[in-house]
Amino acid sequence: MSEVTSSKIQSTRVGMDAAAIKQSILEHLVHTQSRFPDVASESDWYNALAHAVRDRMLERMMVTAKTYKANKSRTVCYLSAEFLPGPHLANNILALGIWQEVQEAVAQLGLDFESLLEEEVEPGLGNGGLGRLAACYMDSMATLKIPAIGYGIRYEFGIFRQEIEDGWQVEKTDKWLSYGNPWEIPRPRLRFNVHFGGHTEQFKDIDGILRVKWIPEWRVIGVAHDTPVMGYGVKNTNLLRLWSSEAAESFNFQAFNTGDYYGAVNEKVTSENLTKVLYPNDEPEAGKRLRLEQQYFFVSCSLQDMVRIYLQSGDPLDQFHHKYTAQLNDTHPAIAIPELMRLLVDRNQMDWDTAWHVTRNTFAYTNHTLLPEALEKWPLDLFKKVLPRHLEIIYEINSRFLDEARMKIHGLNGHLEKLSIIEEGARPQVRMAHLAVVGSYKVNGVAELHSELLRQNVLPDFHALWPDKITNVTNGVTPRRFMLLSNQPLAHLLRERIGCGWVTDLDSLHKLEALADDPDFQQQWQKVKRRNKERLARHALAATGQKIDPDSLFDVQVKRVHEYKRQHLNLLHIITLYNRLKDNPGLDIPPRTFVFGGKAAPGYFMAKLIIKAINSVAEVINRDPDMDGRLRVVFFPNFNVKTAHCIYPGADVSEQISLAGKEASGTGNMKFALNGALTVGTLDGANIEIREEVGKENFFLFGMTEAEVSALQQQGYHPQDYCQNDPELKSALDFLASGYFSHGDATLFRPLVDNLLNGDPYKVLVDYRSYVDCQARISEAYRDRQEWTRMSILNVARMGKFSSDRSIQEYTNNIWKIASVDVF
Ligand code: AZC
Repeated sequence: MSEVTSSKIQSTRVGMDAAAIKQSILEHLVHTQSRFPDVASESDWYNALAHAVRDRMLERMMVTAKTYKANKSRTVCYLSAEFLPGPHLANNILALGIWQEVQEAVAQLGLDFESLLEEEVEPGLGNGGLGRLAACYMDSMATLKIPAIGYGIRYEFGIFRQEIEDGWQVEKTDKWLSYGNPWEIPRPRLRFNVHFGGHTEQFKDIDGILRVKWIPEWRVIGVAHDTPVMGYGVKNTNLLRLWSSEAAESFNFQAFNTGDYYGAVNEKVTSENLTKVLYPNDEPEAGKRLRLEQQYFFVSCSLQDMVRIYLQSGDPLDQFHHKYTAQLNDTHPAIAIPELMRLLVDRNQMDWDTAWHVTRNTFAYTNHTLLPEALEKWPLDLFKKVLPRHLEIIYEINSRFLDEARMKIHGLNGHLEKLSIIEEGARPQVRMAHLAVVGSYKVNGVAELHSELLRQNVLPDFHALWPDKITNVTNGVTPRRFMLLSNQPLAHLLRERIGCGWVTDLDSLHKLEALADDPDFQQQWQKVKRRNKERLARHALAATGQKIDPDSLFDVQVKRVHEYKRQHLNLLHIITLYNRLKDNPGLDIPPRTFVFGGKAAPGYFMAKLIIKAINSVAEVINRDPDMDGRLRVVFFPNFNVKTAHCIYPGADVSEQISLAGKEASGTGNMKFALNGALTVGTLDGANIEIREEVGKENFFLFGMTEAEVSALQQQGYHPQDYCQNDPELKSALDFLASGYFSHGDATLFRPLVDNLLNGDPYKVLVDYRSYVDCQARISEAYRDRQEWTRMSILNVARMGKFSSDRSIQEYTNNIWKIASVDVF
């Protein structure tokens, strides 16, 4: 009976032809948006279209769930405090394979498809690389038919919207849910209690076994909101399940009855604040209690949900790890380790050893950073206030672990301090990375160099203890979003010449190698780039009011603004070029447009000053008539997935210039190269592997190696020596400090210049000369368009490795040991 009903629904409501889609849009306009066509706004039409597309996904989502359940499929739970999926509509239309049909339907309704797509407000539920990676992996897992659930937080306000006022970054709240969200399905009945605070008590159960009871102080409810994540060209539709917090009781009746209305509502407000806003830092916000509460909140909901689903199978809990593997996306969800122990031991009366076996075989941990200041630690006193029971469990895990380690290394206590989950000191702390390593069956870094540095520098004692535990999975990006969707001119050209296989098999881009020297193909390649540059120029004009010339070389650096990423090194090169052109107006170099974009953490003074400096230099250069047709600088505000769609395809040069050993992997580097930009970069993160793949003759390398950086650090670094010995560098710094770019204000950029001269933690001054000389080689190379185009083609041809499909395949084979499941 139910089968009959569902096939009826399919034939009448979710046909894939243009006529059915058009009908669906109209029905949603009336029945969902409550608007007649003649009064509907663009936003109404967007919502109607989104619902029409969603209808076509939901059935697949249900069939997928049913199939996984019937098969008792092993499932990946990807636990991540951040997901940065970008706009859904176009991606979903592509995945369904109905692009043409939707275009036709929309045209018949007299609407403009592009402007409908523009209507969507993207969910900014992440800071940068880590959140975007999670979204690429969700896409690849579905496409590779891997059963997966992404678990995270439904922040009401995502990452702030960046505006630039007088050259400074100004943060505006991102109210992405204001106009509703057609992609999510609220599950108000799927809710879990999450407890906080209080104390613990011991008691004996009926068998006389000593147990612990947690008497919490307050409670919050987590409610699920599901977003379907469809695989490309397959039926598999996985789930992104985000939790939002609700008050346990909407009124404190006692307070209400005594007339304390504000007191009564207060609890509701406090509880709902928990998932109000994403912390806008790409490093941990040290000691912020709300952040710890957020982490525990989403992890607890997710594990309770996993246990709930698991128990439906009727299997015993000691087999939990056969059903699930849970990937910890950085340490943010690492509190899952003691939480699963608590659920098994306290709630389900499992003995400690069995529970630990289950736990340790459930989790795997991905580390995303080497910066010591970015490794999460929580002060014990704070931890105890928020999660007293978990702290006890962590103590127990630690003491048993140290016993194991003591025997294994047969060493004295001194050694063990370095391994301990607890860091002693004036204010003792819980080291979340250590907890994650101890409680996981595998740990991985995100690029070869990064994983090696994890083994050698960050976690050497763990590596000695468990030599097989730390492994590598180099990051990847989804070719669906970052090529097929965002670079349609290139996708068309590829389809004509090598077919469409690359969309799900990126290695087949290799077929382009045979065309790299073909003049006719090169010309078409240049046309594609030219179109993309024109599009970028249009967007730049709209966003900044600045005209940029698509005939100039587009040199682009977009990513979070951070000293280690060295946007200021790029800036010093720009000032150097400016000085050269002013001193020597006849200098023959190809015109260049420098494009920047990226947000700074609101509390990160130096990063914000770098943004101001870029804008100040831009203002002077763009106003100087001598620079007309020679040099332009634009700062693209509010860099996000949506703006990224038009920036990557329009770039000629990709700036990947972090100090070697600091950028764990980078994924922007992959997106640029995949779109035909040539990289100027250091031997850092995945740059190394990109260079290996594309060939060193097709990559502009500069700067110290990680080993050289360490050696210099050892021997003592004196930045002023570099300044004194390089007149161009000195002049660039002097100009910046002098007030030349700040209307004569010689104090404004002093902190930036002083920081470089008196410390320069990221060795900008050391790499300056090598960078500037490398940039001169780029200018030379750009003159030879044929050769440049050839290099660009070869870069794309050799990017197969950097598909997130390859990364997920590696996770699947080497870490998760999970099989794909067909959904029909
Ligand atoms: C980033 C790393 O800085 C970047 O190199 C890497 O490519 C990316 O993760 C994905 O692995 N780290 C973060 O974004 N970290 C946080 C906390 O946001």
